[in-house]
Amino acid sequence: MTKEEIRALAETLDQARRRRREIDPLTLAHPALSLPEAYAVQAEGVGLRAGGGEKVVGFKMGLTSEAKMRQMGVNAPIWGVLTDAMRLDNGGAFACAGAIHPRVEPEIAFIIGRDLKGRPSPEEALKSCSGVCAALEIIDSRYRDFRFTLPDVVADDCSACAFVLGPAVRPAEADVSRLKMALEIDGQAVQEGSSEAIYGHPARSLAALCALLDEAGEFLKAGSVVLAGAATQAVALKAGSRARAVVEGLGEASVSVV
Ligand code: OOG
Ligand code: MG
Repeated sequence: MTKEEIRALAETLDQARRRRREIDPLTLAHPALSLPEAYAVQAEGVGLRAGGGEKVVGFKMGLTSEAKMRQMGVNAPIWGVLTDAMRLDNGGAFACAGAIHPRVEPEIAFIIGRDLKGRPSPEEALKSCSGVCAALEIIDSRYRDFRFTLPDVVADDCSACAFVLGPAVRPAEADVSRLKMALEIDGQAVQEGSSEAIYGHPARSLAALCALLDEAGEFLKAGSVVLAGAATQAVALKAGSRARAVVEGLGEASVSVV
């Protein structure tokens, strides 16, 4: 694929996002779209957002749990980019009208305390963190009915839309290996899982991200946010409701949907 074709695909996705109009998966017209090409489309799309003034603040891992792979019919961990425009205040508002068909999922986030380069072990990766938080991720695929192949979803920045972080806890004060995690809508638990569902251990997801970034010639800078991936399936968001992630020992992150 040429640079121009990559750019055109990134623009198609960016327009779908800005106009809030779902599109066909890219692989319908481009069945040969490869994973490396898809990451190139993602990078070009992040460049478009940066051109609009957004700053990269971190990364997200996706499809790190069985529940998510089953829900989406796709079977390998992937990563995407988070920008400052995606971050919402804890307890703040998310405007449904700004998205196509948003869904929410409970996550654990890491705050990177010092630059993390190369391919660390999960233990080393965890040591570089200054904080770990309960988090909510709001995903919003630009594709019709959230249906896509792996290259499609990678090109679409892994459905990234918004995220909310709960208060940060020092990693030394929280063993994140087997924490109960729940997603509540209007006070009712609608999804329940364990942090163990996130790639066996959320720090394993963080280390896997480092390896994938290393392959791409990138690394985690101090201050970056990393969403480790959902522990459960995602649930559709409706205006007027309140979503909350509750993670045992870490706390909670919530958002009002307006
Ligand atoms: C892809 C994004 C997956 C996660 O935590 O697994 C993801 C999607 O489900 O649309 O964010
Ligand atoms: Mg997620």
